Amino acid sequence: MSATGFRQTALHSLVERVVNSTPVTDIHTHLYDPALGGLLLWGIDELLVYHYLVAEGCRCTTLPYDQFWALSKTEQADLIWKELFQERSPVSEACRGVLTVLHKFGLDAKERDLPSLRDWFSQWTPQSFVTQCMETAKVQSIYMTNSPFDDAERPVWQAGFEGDPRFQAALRLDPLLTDWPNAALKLVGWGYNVGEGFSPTTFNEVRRFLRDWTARLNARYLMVSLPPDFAYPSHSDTAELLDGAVLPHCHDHGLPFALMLGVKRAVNPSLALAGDGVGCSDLQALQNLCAANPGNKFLTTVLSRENQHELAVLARKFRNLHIFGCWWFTNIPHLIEDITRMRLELLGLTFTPQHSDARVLDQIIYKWDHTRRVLIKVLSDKYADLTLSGWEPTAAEVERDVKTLFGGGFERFCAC
Ligand code: FIX
Ligand code: ZN
Repeated sequence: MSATGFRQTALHSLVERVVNSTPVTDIHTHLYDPALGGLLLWGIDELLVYHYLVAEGCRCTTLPYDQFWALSKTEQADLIWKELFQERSPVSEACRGVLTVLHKFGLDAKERDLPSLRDWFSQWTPQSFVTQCMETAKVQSIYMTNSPFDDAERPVWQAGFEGDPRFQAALRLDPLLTDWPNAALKLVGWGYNVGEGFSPTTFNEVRRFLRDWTARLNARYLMVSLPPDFAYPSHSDTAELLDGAVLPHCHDHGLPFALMLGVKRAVNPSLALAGDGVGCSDLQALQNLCAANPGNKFLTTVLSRENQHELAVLARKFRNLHIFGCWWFTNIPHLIEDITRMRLELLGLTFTPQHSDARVLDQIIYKWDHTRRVLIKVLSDKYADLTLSGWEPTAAEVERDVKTLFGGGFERFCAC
């Protein structure tokens, strides 16, 4: 082997070791502290009825949607298992994810024996399973998505509980920012003196609501997902509430505001959570937000593949913008590789390549395993390019860089 070839193989092994062993901070999930009880989903049936698989499974059957939803969870899981794992090979990313989880637990899915898989999962308690999954996935910290508008979640926070320090809260504001008339009614019911029209009193009361919930959750950031037609500035309720309440609140508390852009909700309502789609966003809105609010910090991910390049260029222009993750339909190896290469080449290490978006605890295992595999490839290539330019990273430098990508950069952005 030539000296260059030898150096590059050694570099690849170094990157592989570091990427596989560095713990990750998972900055956006739909997982919950086990203290929130049944909200934390886990186990084989939850894995199989994940909405990514529901969408794929429903393509393979003629069963009417309402009859699918009338089935019990076990029956839905049976149907998805039959359609996606037994009657055809499970090549999609979401199917492969289930197999990676089983494989990492040492379970043999080759037997195609769903009842025995169920038996294995039934031995766990949620608390011990959290530790098992976090250790297997090498995830050190999990950011939740917490909504005061969720009737199951709100009372638990109001009653108070001792939280698991591995879980951090993020305050989700979709109902407030995308459905103001209904949110206003709820706020009135909870004792906030808001009117449907915007006035200084209404904005002050919304800010009081945000203060109360930021404190109650100890929220690390606030967040919203928005449709492709989000515009800013504008006279929409969303833009008015951002200017009148959300951005001043984030500014005063030094908290980032996370925007997840480009989701078209309920493209097919019969599919429930599986029925959301994607559209290309006008990122002029994000440019305007970053420019008009230099004292605010924005975390952003975009759902549309077509928006990825523009987003990365925008992040070069605004240091109050930190981009993160390959969200949902972009969380497939082919796009993770493409998007991560582009971000590294345009932004260096000043972004957070991935979040899991896990809804079922076990999924952190596959989402991070699959991402780590892609990162090893992409980072090895980037360091190899540097060696050809006469620069050789030390092991300590590679470790530093990977820590930055796996949550260190995000934490610095939040703290600054
Ligand atoms: O808005 C979001 O946070 C999305 O991630 C979810 O709504 C979506 O259902 C999801 O699970 C994507 O991965
Ligand atoms: Zn999400």
